[in-house]
Amino acid sequence: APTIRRIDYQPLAWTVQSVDLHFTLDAKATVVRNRMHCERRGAGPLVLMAEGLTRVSLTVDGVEVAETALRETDTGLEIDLGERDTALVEVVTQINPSANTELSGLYHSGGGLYTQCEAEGFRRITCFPDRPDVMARFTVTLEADMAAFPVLLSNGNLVDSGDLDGGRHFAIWEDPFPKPSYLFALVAGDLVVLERTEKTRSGREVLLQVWVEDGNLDRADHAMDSLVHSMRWDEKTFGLELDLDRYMIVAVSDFNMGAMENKGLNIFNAKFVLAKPDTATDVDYEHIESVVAHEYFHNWTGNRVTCQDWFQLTLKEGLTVFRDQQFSADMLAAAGGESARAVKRIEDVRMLRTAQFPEDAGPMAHPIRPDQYQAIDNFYTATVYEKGAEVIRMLHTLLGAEGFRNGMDLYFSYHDGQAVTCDDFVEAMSEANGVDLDQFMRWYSQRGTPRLLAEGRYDAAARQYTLTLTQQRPDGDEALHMPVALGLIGPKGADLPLTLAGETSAGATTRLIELKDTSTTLVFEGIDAEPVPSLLRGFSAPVILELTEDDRRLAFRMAHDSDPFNRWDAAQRFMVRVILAMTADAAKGVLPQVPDAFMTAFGALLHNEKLDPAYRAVALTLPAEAYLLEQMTPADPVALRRALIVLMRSIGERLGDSWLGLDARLSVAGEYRYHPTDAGRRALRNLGQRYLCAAGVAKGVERALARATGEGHMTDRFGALAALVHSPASAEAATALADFERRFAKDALVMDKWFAIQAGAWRWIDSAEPALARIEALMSHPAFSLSNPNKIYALFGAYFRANPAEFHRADGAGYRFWADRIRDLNKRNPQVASRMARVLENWRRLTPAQQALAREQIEALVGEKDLSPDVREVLEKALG
Ligand code: HT7
Ligand code: ZN
Repeated sequence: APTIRRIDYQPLAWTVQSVDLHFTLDAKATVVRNRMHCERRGAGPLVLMAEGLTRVSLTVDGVEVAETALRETDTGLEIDLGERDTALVEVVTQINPSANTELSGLYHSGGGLYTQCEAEGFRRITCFPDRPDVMARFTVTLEADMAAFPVLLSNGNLVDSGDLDGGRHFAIWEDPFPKPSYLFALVAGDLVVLERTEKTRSGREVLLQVWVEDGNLDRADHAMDSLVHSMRWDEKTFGLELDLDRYMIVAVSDFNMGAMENKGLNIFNAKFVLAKPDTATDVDYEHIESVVAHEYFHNWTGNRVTCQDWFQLTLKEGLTVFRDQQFSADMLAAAGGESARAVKRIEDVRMLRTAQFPEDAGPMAHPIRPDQYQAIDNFYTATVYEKGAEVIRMLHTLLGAEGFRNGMDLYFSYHDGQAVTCDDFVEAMSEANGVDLDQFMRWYSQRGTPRLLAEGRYDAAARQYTLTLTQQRPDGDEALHMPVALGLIGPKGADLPLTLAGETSAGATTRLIELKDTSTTLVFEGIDAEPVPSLLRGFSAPVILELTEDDRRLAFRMAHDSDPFNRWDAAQRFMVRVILAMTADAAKGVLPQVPDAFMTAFGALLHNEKLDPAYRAVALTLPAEAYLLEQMTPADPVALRRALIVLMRSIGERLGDSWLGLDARLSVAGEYRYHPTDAGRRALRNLGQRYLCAAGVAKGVERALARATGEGHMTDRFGALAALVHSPASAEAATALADFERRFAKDALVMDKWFAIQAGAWRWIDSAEPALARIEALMSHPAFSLSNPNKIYALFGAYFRANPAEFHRADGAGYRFWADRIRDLNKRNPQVASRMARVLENWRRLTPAQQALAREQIEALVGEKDLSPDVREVLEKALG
C-alpha cells in the first residue's frame, strides 16, 4: 500500500455542501442513492472515494457522465466537471451488508444493519469525498421491510416517517450540523429503547435514548445514567451543551472497537452499554461510564470541531480521552473522595505504561501526530489516544484549570464548524493565556518515551539540596517543555516547604517546575537534613523517571510520600526491582527468594487502615507482565512467570492471616450498587483472594469456590473465579468454570469473560494443561465465533497479550498458532487481524531462541501475497 504523508495534505478542489442519501435497505442487497450538491473550491476534478461498490448509475446535473470525463483511480474515481462551479452529482450503488465481515461500512449483525464509517468506511457505502475536511449537511431517507427492520435510525432529527406498500416503511432524518462522512450512521433493526427526557442548562428539552436488543432493557440503566452525568459535567466544566433535540446510543454485538461518536447516533460495542449486577463487574460499570462519556464529549471535541486530516487524530482523541479521564475522576471523587481520584490517575498511568510505553519503544513508535501511515486504522493507538491525553493534561497542568478553560472557549469561538489541526488547538491555548507554546509543540512531533534523569546532592553545611534534572529524548530530539511537579520529604516523613535559591519566603510543599532545557539544576535552601525527593508527582509528564533509590528509600516513600500517585509508584518501583532480581534467579535455575524488606513494606501498606481499600488494592497489585517485560533485556516471559508465581505464593502465605481477616471485614452488606467505596472494598478483597488462592490457603480457596458458585453478583463471582483459575487449585477452578458456563451459556458478553479467563490462565504446576491446548478446544465451543471481534479479543487477545509465558512457549507452538490466526483473520477482518498481529511487534526484545522462532512465523506471513495493507504494515515494520 502507498505511504500517505502528512506534509502532502492538500484541500480538495470540490466540496459537498449538502447530501441526500436514500437507502433501500436489505441484508444482502442494499441500494444507496446519493445526491451530492457539490461546490468548487479550486482547480481540478471532483474526487470521490469508493471501495468494493457496485456502481449502478452516475449522473451530473441529470446527465449520465461520459466515459471521457471519468477516471478510475486506486481509491475511487475522479470526474472532470468542466467549467462548472456547482454540480448536482447523483450516484447509485449496491452493496451486500451480509458479506461485510470487516465491519466497516454497512454491515449485518444479529439481524440488524449497522454502520461504522470512521476512518474510511463511508466509501464502502457510497462514492464520496470521504475525508474529514469535507463537511456536508446530510438528509437521510431509510426504507425497509417493516417486520425485519422495525426501527430505522440515522443522525440528527427525525423529520418524517410512515408506512409504504408491501409491508415496507420509511424514516427521514435530517442532521442540522454539517459533518464529515466518518460521522454518518444508520441503524435498522428490531430493537427496544430506554428513554428519558432531560433539560439542558439553557432549558431546552432533549430526548435521550439507549437502544438495545429485546431482552436487554434491564441492562441499559447504567449507560443512560452515565449519559446524563456526562451532559451535566460538560455543561458545568466547559459550558458545553448538547446541541441536538435527540441523542441516541445503540448497542451492537459485532463491533471492531469500543464505540463510535456518530453525530447524535452513537453506536457502541454492546459490552460498553449493557450492565446489571448479575452480569457486569465494577470494572465493567466503570468502563461503561467512561466510554459513554468519551463518545458524548466527542460531540464538541471531534464533531463540532473536527480534524483536517487523519494525521490530526489526536486533536480529537487525545483531547477527548483527557476529558473522559477528568470526568471519571470528578465522578469518583464526588462519591468516594480525593483518594478515589488518585486511584483513577494511577489506573490511567498503569494503562499508559503497559500499553503505550512498549508501543513507543518498538517498531510502531510514532509521535502523537504521526507523519506517515499506510493504513490509518493502524493509528488508533495508545500513543494517539493515551499519550495524546497526557500531552493535553500537561497543558492543563501548565495553564491551570481556568487557563485551560479559557483556551477551550477560544478554540470553539475560532473553529466551531471547522476541520482543523493540532496547531490550531495549541495556538488557541497559547493566545487565551498569553503564553508561548512553540516549544511545547515538540510533544506532537517526537516519538519515543523521554527519560528524566534525576540526581540529588545534599550539602549539610550550606543547608542546601541540589537537584539536577536531565532530559533524554530517544531520537536525540530537541528539548521538551516539560512540567515536573516535585516535593522533598523530610526525615520524619513530612513534606518540606520549598524555597528555591533567590526566593525570599518559603513556598508550597509541591512545586511545579517547567523544564525547557536539556539539563536544569534546582537549589533548595534552608534544608536541615537530607531530604528524600518525590519527583514527577501525579505523573506530571509522560516520561520514564530515572532516579537511584535504594530499598530503604522506596520503603520510606511507600510509607510517607504525601503524593498518592508517587506513593503507589514507589511500591511499583520496589516490586519491579524485586521481581527482576527474582526473574534473573529463575532464569539461572535458582529458586527465587522474596526479600524481607519488601515483604515488610508491602505488609505495612496492607495493614494501613488509614488508606482507603481502593487505594490499597492498586498499591498492592503487582505491575503488569507487559510492563515488567519492558524492563528486562532480554525479555524472558517464562522466567518472569516463575518468579511471579513464587512472589504471589509468598505474599499469600506470609500475609495469609491478614488477607483472611480483611476478607471478612471488607464484605459489603446490602444490594449491589456501583459506588467507588463499595467497589474499592470488593477490589481489595478480590486481590487478597488472588494471593490466598495462589498460596493454596485452604480457607481462601474454600471461600473463593463458594463465591464463584454462589448467588452473588458478578464482581464477587468473577473475582473468585479469577482467583481460582490463577492458582494451583485446579479441581476447584474446574468446578467453578463449569458452574459459570452452565449459568451463562446463552449470555455472549458474560461468556467472553469465561473465554478470556481461561486463555489467560497461568500454569502453576508443569504437568497442568497448557493454555494453548485449552484455547484450541474452546474454539469449537458453541458460544465461540470467529466473526465476532469480542470473541477474538477474549480468546486469542487474552492469550497473546495477557498470558506471555504460555504464548512465548519454548517450542514455538504459540507463535505457529498466532500465525494461523492472523492468516484466517486477515481474510475476515483486517482491522482485527492487524490488532492481533501487533502482539509480536516487540519480538526483538525476546531471548535469542524465542526471537528465532518468532521471526520464522513473521517472515512466513510477510511472504504471503494476500495480506491486507493493515496487517502488512504492522508485520513489515516489525521485521524492520
Ligand atoms: N472515534 C472512534 C474510533 C473508532 C474506529 C476507528 C477505526 C475502526 C473502527 C472504529 N470504531 C470506532 C472511537 C472513539 O475514539 O471514540
Ligand atoms: Zn474517541
